[in-house]
This record gives sequence, C-alpha cells and structure tokens, in this order.
Amino acid sequence: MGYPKDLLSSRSIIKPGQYALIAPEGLVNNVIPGFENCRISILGSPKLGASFVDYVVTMHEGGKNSEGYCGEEDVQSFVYVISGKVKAKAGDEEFILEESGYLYCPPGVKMYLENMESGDSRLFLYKQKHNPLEGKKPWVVSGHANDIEYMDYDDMTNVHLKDLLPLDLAFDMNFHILSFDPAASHPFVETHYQGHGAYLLSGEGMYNLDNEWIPVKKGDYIFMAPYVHQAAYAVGREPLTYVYSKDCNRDATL
Ligand code: UGY
Ligand code: MN
Repeated sequence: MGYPKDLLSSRSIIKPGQYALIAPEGLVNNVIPGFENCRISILGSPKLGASFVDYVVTMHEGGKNSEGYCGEEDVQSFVYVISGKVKAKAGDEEFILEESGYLYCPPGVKMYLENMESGDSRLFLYKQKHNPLEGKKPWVVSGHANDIEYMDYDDMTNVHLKDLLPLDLAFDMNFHILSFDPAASHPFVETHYQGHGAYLLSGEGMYNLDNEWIPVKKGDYIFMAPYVHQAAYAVGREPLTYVYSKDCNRDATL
C-alpha cells in the first residue's frame, strides 16, 4: 500500500438493494472479535440488502479463530478455502481443508479455524440465520469441491455445476460452484426470489447485473439481490468459475 496508485478509478459498483460488484483492490480490513492475525473484509451484508453476511479472510501465519465463529442457536455458517490449508472444527469435529475444501456448521455449532500454512491462506466465509423446517435438522458437512464431479448445467455441456451441500429439505440454503467454458453463458437472464453472494475463483467474463453488462474477473465478489437480472458469459481462455450461495427448500413468507 502506501502512497496513492490508482485513486481516480475503481471497478467496484455498489447499488444497495440491487447488486454490488466489489473488486479486491478496494477492500479494507475489519477487526472482528475472535479472529487473530487475519485480514478480514466484510462483503455482502444486510446493509447492502443481503439476508446473509459474506467475508473474504486472509489468514496470515498463525492466523486463527479459537473462540469459535457463530454457534448461535439460529445461525448457520460456511467456509470455503480459496487457497492454502486450514484446520477447521465444527464443535469437536476436526477437518483439514486444502484449496476447494469447505465446512458447513449447522445452527448451534461453532466453527473454529486455524491457518496451517507458513504463509497466507484465503477463505470465503458466510453466515446466515437458519429457517427451520419442523422435524428436520441440518448436520455438519465437509468435503473438497475438487473431489466432486461436475454436472452439465441446464443441458449445456460447456457450463458445469457442483452442489456442495446435500439436496435435503433440512437445509434452507446451498453453496454451488458454477463454471463457464470460454464463450459459454447462462441459457437466459435469470430473475428470481433468492439472493446470491458469489466469489469469483477463476477467469474473466461479462456479468449482466440489473440489465447492465459489467466486466468481472477472478478475485471479484458479486452480491445479487432478490429478483435482480443476472447472467454471465466467459471471455478469454480460462473458465469463468465462481462459488456462490443460494437459499432453497423453503416457501416465500407473507
Ligand atoms: O442458481 C442460480 O440461480 C445461478 N444460476 N445464478 C447465477 O449464476 N447468477
Ligand atoms: Mn441465480
């Protein structure tokens, strides 16, 4: 950092209640109780119109949260490892997560995190209130996205999808990875009830947000409010890939 480098421009676009493109260059550090030796930026949040909070976390050497993140009776949390290696615990259950590793903690279960690298590890972190369904209870889930096979997305062989959490009514949300080969796109411009927080893992593309086509690339974060127009196509030579959250399995409330 230091003296100004690029003060006269920013790729970020912030439209509370509609969408936000948050480029990594503009992120600032937040002190969040429980996190030590970490640089944390809050991304999507209720102040933007999201029903969840997303963060990007850089854990430096010795970085950790040993007090436990979330764990309230009605709050669920999820972490995805963008790079590096961390020890993650859901209550007493321990998991070693490398790049693409993830952990879901259901309501009432605290998440503990510890960087295992001598350098930095980077995480995409999420919390949201859980909307329970009578007789159903979500459980701890962990895995590595790299071990999950892609499915064709909407009958297109150049767009690929992975579901990271079980397709079970106990869960009121899921995390997915969506990947577009160069020149591939959504089949149509979506408008839907659910909001998304998406972290771009690779590639470059154009994203339609509220019917504006906006350039996006690896490292960007996109918040999409409920109903906002959304669609992407990939440009360049690398797939445009992102990990994102979406509510599911519940009716709209009156
Ligand atoms: O699941 C989704 O709604 C997803 N296709 N949306 C998106 O990629 N913007
Ligand atoms: Mn969508």
